[in-house]
Amino acid sequence: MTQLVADYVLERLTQWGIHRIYGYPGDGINGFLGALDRAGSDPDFIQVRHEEMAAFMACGHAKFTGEVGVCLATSGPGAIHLLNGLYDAKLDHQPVVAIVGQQSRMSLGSSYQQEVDLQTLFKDVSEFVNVCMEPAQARHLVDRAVRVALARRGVSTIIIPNDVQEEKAVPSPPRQHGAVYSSIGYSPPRIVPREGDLQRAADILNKGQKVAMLVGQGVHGAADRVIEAAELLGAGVAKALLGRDTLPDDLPFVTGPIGLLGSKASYEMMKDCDTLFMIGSSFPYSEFLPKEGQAKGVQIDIDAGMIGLRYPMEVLLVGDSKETLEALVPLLERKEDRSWREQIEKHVEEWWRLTDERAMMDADPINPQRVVHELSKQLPDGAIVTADSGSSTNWWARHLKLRKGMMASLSGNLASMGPGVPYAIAAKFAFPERPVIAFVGDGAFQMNGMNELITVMKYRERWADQRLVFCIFNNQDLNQVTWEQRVLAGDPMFPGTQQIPDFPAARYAEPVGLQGIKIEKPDDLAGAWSEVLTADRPAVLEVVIDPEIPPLPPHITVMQAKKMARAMVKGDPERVGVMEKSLLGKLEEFLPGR
Ligand SMILES: Cc1ncc(C[n+]2csc(CCOP(=O)(O)OP(=O)(O)O)c2C)c(N)n1
Ligand SMILES: [Mg+2]
Repeated sequence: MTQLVADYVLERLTQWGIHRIYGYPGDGINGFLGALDRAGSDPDFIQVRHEEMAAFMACGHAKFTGEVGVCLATSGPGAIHLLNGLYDAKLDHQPVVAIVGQQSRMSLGSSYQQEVDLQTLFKDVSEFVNVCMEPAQARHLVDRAVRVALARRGVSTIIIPNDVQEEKAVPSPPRQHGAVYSSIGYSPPRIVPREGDLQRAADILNKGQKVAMLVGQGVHGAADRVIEAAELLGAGVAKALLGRDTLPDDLPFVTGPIGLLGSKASYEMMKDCDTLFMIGSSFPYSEFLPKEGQAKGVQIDIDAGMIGLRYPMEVLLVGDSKETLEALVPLLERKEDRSWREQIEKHVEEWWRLTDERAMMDADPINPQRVVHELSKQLPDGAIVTADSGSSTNWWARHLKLRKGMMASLSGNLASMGPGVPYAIAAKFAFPERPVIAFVGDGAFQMNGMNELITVMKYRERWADQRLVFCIFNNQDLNQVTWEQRVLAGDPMFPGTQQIPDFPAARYAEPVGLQGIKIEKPDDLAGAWSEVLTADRPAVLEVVIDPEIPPLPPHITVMQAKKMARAMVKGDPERVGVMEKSLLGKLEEFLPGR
């Protein structure tokens, strides 16, 4: 049978090691739909409910496997729907290839139905974007798209008009002027700084007496080296959100998250350190780093475009974190004075005690911190835990105790609502034998998460291990923003924008064939977690939680407290509960007139 361009593109992708494509049909990709049918199950087409979710799944696949994630959408509206998920990949530096259809060549430029200037539209999100106008282009467009996505850790987009998809494939272009012969393959180079620079970095780190380390997703795979460096330097290690799963949380010198969603132990460490050693992170909030001039700095990052941007550093080492640390660690001297390290460990211990206490505080009806606290006690080995963007992200960041071998991720830099469910689905496809848990706010669930449970319904029988839990935080509020209004803008909660309907998420599990449990009493939590983690099918655990527990940093600033006090005075409808629970009355100090 004649091989068409669409058949050839799929075959070339499988030769690149790509065996799963997340997508949604449309006549703009008719050629691909036929080709997918002819290809059988390699590549495996996973049909989602919405193209944005396909892009989030491709991004989630990349995050959890390190491989390229691929999504496929039709021209016009389908392509447009992909964009937010692709921006998530762009901002978090994940290799994703998007394949999108386009109207046929002869119609282009006529404002034809569903004709959108896709090359312009995808320009900003993509490291590489091109239109396949001629069958002989397909080979180098695929090869280049995949390689660029891997090498630049970003998005590549191939736009293929539907008539080109159905042309006869040209795997080997004719030998004539203009022909291009491309190859498959990418092996990341070894990038290690020069010896002199490593020595300058070591000198600074050796001289420092109070070294604080901050690591991000760039240290995935380099945990042992990070631990070695931290031991020698007597340092503590804070983790940016995308580095949530780089070091286990049971290490006594890991101070946990940093920033608005951070821990007090990280905050104290940054406040008092004299040396900052940042690796593989572009953590953005400078107010949570040392003051300019307070600390000397050394930074390692693989990307020269992302280094030296967050704190004024003395030495910038562009390099792979693992290889760079391997070269640097032998130059580090063990600090004999361990008092700084002891102080950090004490703060870490206090911090965990505080989170435990906070989780067990009374709330109406359930304290959201306790939801995560109870899960931490039961978290199965090898678990993968995803988070959406909302107040529960705070509890995921602060209260979840990840052990060695677990994975976790979220939309770090775009901080988009919506990825919690699709990331979890992508994790389950990539690792069907591992338990997967998603933390999702009721707003994000209503926005799009609930639709993707239909995708779970469609595919769940493929997974021998059925442990896949969607934990829905029911607070009938867009709570994270409600709190941001109070603390950043000094405005009271406005129910007109913030309240959302009480949607029965657990009951909705039933029509989609999943187990559903709704919890309204804190003492039922432990039992509910064990039930959903041993259920014979994926489950929705809906927990009715208290929206009045503040998802604030443990070290709220005077300015934030003043703003919040102002919001209360302006007549916040939840002021009584908020005042009682948030700062245990301390806020009163900031009320005007006192
Ligand atoms: C796509 C998108 N829209 C809006 C926002 C702004 N936003 C951030 S968190 C949030 C509230 C989320 O509400 P919910 O999912 O119910 O979680 P909660 O904060 O209530 O726990 C909103 C609206 C965003 N980050 N992404
Ligand atoms: Mg909510």
